[in-house]
Amino acid sequence: MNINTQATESFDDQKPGTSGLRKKVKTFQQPHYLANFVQSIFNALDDKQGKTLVIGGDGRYFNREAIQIIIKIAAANGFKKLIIGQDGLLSTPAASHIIRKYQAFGGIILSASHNPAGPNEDFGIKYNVSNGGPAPEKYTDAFFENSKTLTEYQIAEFDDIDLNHLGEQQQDDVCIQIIDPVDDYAELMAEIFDFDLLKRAISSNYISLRFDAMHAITGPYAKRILGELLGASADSLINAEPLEDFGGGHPDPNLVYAKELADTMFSDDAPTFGAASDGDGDRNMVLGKQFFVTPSDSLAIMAANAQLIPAYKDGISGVARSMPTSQAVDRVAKAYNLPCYETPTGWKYFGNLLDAGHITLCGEESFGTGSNHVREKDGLWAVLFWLNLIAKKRQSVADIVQDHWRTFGRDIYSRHDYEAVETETANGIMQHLIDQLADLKGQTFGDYTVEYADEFSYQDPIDDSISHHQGIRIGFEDGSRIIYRASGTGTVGATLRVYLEKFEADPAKHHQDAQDALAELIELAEQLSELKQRSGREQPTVIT
Ligand code: VG1
Ligand code: CO
Repeated sequence: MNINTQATESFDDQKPGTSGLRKKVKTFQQPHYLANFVQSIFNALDDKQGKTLVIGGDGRYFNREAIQIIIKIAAANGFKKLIIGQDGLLSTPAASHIIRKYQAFGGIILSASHNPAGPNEDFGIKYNVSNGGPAPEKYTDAFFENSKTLTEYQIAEFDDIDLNHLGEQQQDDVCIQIIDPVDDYAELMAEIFDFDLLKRAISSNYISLRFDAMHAITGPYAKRILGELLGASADSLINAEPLEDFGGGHPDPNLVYAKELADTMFSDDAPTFGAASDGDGDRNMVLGKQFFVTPSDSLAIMAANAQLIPAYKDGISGVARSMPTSQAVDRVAKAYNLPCYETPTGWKYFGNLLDAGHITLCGEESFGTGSNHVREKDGLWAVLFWLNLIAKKRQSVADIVQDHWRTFGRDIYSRHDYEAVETETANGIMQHLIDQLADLKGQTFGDYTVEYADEFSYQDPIDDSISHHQGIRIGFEDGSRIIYRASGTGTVGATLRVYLEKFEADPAKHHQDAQDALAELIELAEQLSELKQRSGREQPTVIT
């Protein structure tokens, strides 16, 4: 095999964010930009010689070109086997599973998740390690360090690989295997859930469903699993053809961007169950007939009911949630005497806890839930979990949630996102908050007295690594919280997120609208941050 040593100049902006390196497609299309980052990853990895690498992406614009480049750089860097999803496709959770199942050294996932796709939109790349999970910070820091001084990369010279035909092909001593992107994942789902029960519930019409794949990666997965294996009708799966530009949409499963689904689910003849997933298949939104399940509640409900699912019938070892996720799951953990961990935002922080068996379930407020079956959050898994619960409990989504609130109380929750804020303005807002932290404790604002105010830091209990500056927390004596964070996945300016939560024990007050119930906290969040005033925004871009 001819290997070319290509001279290059380093870029100074290849710092991975919450989940990999995400930039505009145009940035990735600059000469050497992608190749530099891939070589920077490989330079940071010891012992890769002779190993197996998994490659796949969410199918967005530039996926195929990127994969051809990665194949050649991986071959030149000593990998001996490349496992690639057919047509270059793999959902993020499926990629995680394939890394684990075939004991690969690692994997490269091409996705900018829920960010829009197309020539003028976003692209992304991330590296997952041998446990199937996103590379921890010590790796991503090393990738960035390497990228800053890179002067050359190694690239093999051979024709583009045919990604369409299943099977193995050889390029000298490198074996390239094209696999069906759905097979292994579908098999895993059938092991976790009660597919017979689900088939009966769907064929008898006890469950009628609508799944929105948002023209992204979950289309083929939903068709196989929900359609072929569980018998859901074709018209119950919408936007199920993956498109390179996601149909011009924003594949973020929330009530704003999954509007078609939301409209159906809030109509009079809504099906019993609705769900959507995101660009790369790791997020989920769950809806009942005229009912929205807050992701933080979804995690708590899963934890409380896990034993009804075959894979978790013997119980769960513990739970974890990201810091801004509501404390609903903490209440379940307390009641069931389970360990409960609070981690920074991003799935990479759950990996060690899952590997060590400290937790079985984990989740984030951003429509992400998952378990120890893979090392990524998993959209379709969450959908199947809910379907299995509904079929087993013979209760509607709304009844399951409201029962849960009656038992544990309700953590009324909302997140307000301000997208594409000018970077300097956003930094100013965060600094303004940081400057106040030392004096906030003990101050009273209306009904709320500040119990603590800090910047969240996390020490990993397994490897003791410490992550600082993981968001600003203002906690009140009644357990309410306001949290501020700058997003690490945006590609334009800065996105500021404000997370609001308040506990309500009284069942008579459980039916309140979250925005109404949180009105005073929302007001206070503005008073403390001056976010609207400083950014000139009248309201958030997205409220979930
Ligand atoms: C967002 C979410 C976070 C999630 C991350 C990756 O990050 O808030 O919870 O882990 O996206 O999800 P940020 O830094 O923008 O808040 V995905 O589905 O984009 O891979
Ligand atoms: Co995603």
